[in-house]
Amino acid sequence: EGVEETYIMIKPDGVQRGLVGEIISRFEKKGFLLKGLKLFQCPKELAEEHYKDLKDKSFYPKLIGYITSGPVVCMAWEGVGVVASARKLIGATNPLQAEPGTIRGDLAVQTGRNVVHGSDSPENGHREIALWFKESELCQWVPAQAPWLME
Ligand code: DAT
Ligand code: MG
Repeated sequence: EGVEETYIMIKPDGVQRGLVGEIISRFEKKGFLLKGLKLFQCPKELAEEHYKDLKDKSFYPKLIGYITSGPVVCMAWEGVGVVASARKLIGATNPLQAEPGTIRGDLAVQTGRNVVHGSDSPENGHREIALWFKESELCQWVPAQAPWLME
């Protein structure tokens, strides 16, 4: 398996509910590498570009309203197999179907308030990180724990 990158975003409900530390902590403790992190008020145009594949869905206008309703926390994470692994840590789209132990399974009850986003493929990981971050906002670094995380 190769090194991938994924775009993780704490949605406005996660920020308003004081879950920022809790959610970041799950990815941090797992052992992925944080490359970018910011609190950000998303403009409507960016939300529309991010969710462009869903533009024909009935819930799309509400989704755009929700994502732009307050600050989000944008994150870029790197690691071997990080895209699928992060999706597992996040859990099913509908929090009532998400397994206990997952972020949505533990912290949310409704699809329209599911607290976190994660890219669904390595290609979308690249696309979304490029969409939400400037190159200068991303750090290339080696954490002190690196040799204790992978042999
Ligand atoms: P995911 O966020 O698990 O990748 P998705 O990409 O299919 O799910 O949808 C993006 C977001 O759109 C999802 O997190 C919440 C919202 N959404 C999806 N399906 C929905 C539905 N049936 N009703 C309301 N909102 C929905
Ligand atoms: Mg998705």
